[in-house]
Amino acid sequence: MNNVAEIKHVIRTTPWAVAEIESLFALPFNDLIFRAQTVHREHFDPNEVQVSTLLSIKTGGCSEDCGYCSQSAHHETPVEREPLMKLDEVIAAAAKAKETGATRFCMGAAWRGPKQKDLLPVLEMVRAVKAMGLETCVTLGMLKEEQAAQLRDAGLDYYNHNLDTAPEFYGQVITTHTYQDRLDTLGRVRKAGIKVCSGGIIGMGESRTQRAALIAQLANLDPVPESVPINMLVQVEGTPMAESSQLDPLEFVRTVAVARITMPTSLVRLSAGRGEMADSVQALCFLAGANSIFYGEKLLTTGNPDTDSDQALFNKLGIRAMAA
Ligand code: SAM
Ligand code: DTB
Ligand code: SF4
Repeated sequence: MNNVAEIKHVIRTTPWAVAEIESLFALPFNDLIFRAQTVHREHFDPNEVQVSTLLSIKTGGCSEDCGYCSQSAHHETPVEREPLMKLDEVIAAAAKAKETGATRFCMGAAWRGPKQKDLLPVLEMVRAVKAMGLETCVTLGMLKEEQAAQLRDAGLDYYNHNLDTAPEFYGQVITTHTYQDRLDTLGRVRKAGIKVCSGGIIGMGESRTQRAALIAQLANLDPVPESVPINMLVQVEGTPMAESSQLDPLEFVRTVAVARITMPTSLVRLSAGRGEMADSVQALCFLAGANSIFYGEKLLTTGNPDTDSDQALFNKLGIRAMAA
């Protein structure tokens, strides 16, 4: 008998094979969720969820052609371009995020990578947000080694840079930079001593094997990312991905479970797409080991559940916000 209750999970040192991850995906749903919840309880309080708030500090007009993105200059989307925000506006948004209960503040810019003249004001933002007692995260695109060191010196805790999808599917999503470019940036972030936040998007028309291949890439990073955002594609009008067929939400839950099993000590974030997700699906994601969310009415350019409904959901599920 396959007694899932007796499976002991040790932190493994051998790389994950894509086929092995596919076999996790193929487990009966109940067995998969049970395994994920078991791993989860070995490393985390199952009733705690980390709460991050996002702010788009520079919006739209991006040179890159990411097929899902509302901010790419290659697609005609409803997003209006906005220049880099002023420091006082960022501080005000961070103060509001802290007041409503976020412990991490993540600032995103629609850049291929920061130019030095743009990085300097961002360093100020990082210093100011850090001084408010919030964990800091930025996502600015590709980084040079020196820029990663500057961000570290400003007090940056996390750098978000997603692998987004499997190497085999990547060319159908993005052509203006490569998978290796993304891996190189993650390497520079790591080398600078900044914690890595890296995940991907599910529901872009990729196959299950490709979902498994994305998870393998993330889980085989050494060290593994501390934070792993799993985004459900938000279909934005005018983007090439807007026409993708809707993914079964249970397949998304399976992806979260597989991320939890393969990355037992990471925060797995139920990221974009919660606005379109029933409470029951979100509850299944928490059961599958998701233990972080984006909190606040907006992601970068698209909507997120309002804070009242998230508080109601936490109350309904008996979930508490994790301390920083
Ligand atoms: N320009 C930087 C970069 O690409 O790294 C930072 C901002 S970019 C918007 C951050 C991440 O948001 C992307 O890598 C992608 O995973 C996620 N994202 C963007 N648009 C999305 C969408 N429509 N649905 C789900 N996730 C999305
Ligand atoms: C991540 O993985 N998801 C966030 C954050 N990192 C920067 C972004 C989600 C963006 C969703 C689409 C939008 O609002 O533009
Ligand atoms: Fe630019 Fe980032 Fe959007 Fe790609 S995901 S188009 S790099 S903002």
